[in-house]
Amino acid sequence: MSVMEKVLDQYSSRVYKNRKEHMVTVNDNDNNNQIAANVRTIPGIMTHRGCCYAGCKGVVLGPIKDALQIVHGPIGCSFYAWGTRRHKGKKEEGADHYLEYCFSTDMQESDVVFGGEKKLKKAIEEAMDLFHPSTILICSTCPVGLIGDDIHAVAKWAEGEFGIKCIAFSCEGYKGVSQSAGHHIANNQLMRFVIGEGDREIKNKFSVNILGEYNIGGDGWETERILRRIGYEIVSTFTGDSKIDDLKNAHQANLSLVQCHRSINYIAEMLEAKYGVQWLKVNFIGVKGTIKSLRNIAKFFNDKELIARTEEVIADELSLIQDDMEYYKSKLKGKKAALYAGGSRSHHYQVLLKDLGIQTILAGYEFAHRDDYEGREVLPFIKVDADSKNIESLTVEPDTNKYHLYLSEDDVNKLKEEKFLDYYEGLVKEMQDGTYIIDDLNHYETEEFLRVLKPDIFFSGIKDKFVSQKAGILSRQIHSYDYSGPYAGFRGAVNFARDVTMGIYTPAWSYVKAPWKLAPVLEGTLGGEKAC
Ligand code: CFN
Ligand code: HCA
Repeated sequence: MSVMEKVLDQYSSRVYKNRKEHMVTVNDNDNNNQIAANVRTIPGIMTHRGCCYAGCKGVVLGPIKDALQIVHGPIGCSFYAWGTRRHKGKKEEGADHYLEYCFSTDMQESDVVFGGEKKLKKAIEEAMDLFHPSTILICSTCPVGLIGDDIHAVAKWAEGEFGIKCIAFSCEGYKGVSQSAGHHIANNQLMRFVIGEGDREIKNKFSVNILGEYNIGGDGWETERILRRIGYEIVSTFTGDSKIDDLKNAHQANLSLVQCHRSINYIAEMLEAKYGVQWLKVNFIGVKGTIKSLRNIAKFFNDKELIARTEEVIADELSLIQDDMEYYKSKLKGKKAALYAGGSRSHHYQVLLKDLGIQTILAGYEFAHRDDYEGREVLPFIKVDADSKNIESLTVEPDTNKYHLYLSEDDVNKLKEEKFLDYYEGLVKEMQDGTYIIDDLNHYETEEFLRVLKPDIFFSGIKDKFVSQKAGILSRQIHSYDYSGPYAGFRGAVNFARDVTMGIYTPAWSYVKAPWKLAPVLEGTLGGEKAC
């Protein structure tokens, strides 16, 4: 029996059938590497996913540093998300800064029974009194949607009453099947009420937005450092270390660079459709990924001096990290990793692991969509040649069936040769034959796969970190980077290699004995059906 069959075998037949569709042994399966994704987790299964509120408030809005963000709901949703994502931001002179705060209406039973709008208004009045913010964002959690509080009406009231910007986000946790729905809600409101309001004059013709970069552990700062060194002007970053005023000017940039496609593709597309700002998928995780992204950006602008400057910076940055990278590679080559994150990092970090000679033997996403696994082809920066006789359409989003651009076959082949399409090939193409891809990997499956596959390291989040460590397998948090970072760009690659080397070479893991190995465990079956 294969590892996968063994894991599935513990399930009841209904669960077996469902979970089997979320698992692929690369190039050795009946379903042609197709995987079920972005669907509801079976109730009762211990998923590692987050909720819609997490995707909206925690992920997309959270890093905006000068907006006072009030969570309308019981206190737990705010408290347990307070500071854990490690999206960093610097306080700027003369600007509001609320990143360290946690604002909530602390909804109680009586508010659920009699309505919570009054309490929300009171919270806004208090916030105005104490902090005088120019922007307030209101995010609702589950009970608010259930009792029907109209947070949008309250936002309108606040704008009239105080002359501020106030935007409401109906991102109740139960909406959708994961964080992904929350990304969409946040993107829509930012597009509706923020982007396009600025009139900053941008003189630099190499001006860019960085979309889907949340500055976890300082990643965005490293990316911005490299881009600025080459000569780019960064108009806005969505949303790491960002200010509302920068976001308002996003439409003034000449190009959007998309780091995390999963969480922000909606804004990238809307910016293109409404303002003609084209976008380019990039990946600043990994040395090879960074170099390739920089070259692609320079190619987009197609400027001789910019291309030369890009090569100069790449050569210099490489010379500064080469010795360190060689040393860490000698320590890490041949190690094996399991990699499980939200919606895009599992793909991105494979590039960095490959740089270090580490093989990924199991990978998956909590909430990615099918195209993140199976790939998509997007070349948004190529202009449509309307007169061409030989126009071929290129599908972009398998799950929306949208067409982005039309190219002649020759052009497509040429671009494929130039490897422009690499970042769009999805997780499956990056994995070696016989390795495993699992969607919405749950607690039980994590334990089982780790036990059998015995990777040297498991990259995941806080919920699964200790499952791994208790079993004597090193874990690094690939969401928050534990207390470290940045991991992006050239310098980040060295930080990452150092942390992984330190972890793998510590003798601590050999002393850990899993609790279930110290005490006898009674196993059995119930009513003829296997218990699970
Ligand atoms: S920073 Fe991003 S990179 S935004 Fe997204 S899909 Fe989450 S919070 Mo955790 S680490 Fe993770 Fe990605 Fe994009 Fe982070 S892999 S789960 S919703 N994510
Ligand atoms: C979220 C945020 C999260 C959680 C990480 C984790 C993050 O999904 O709500 O489980 O460790 O990166 O902070 O993904």
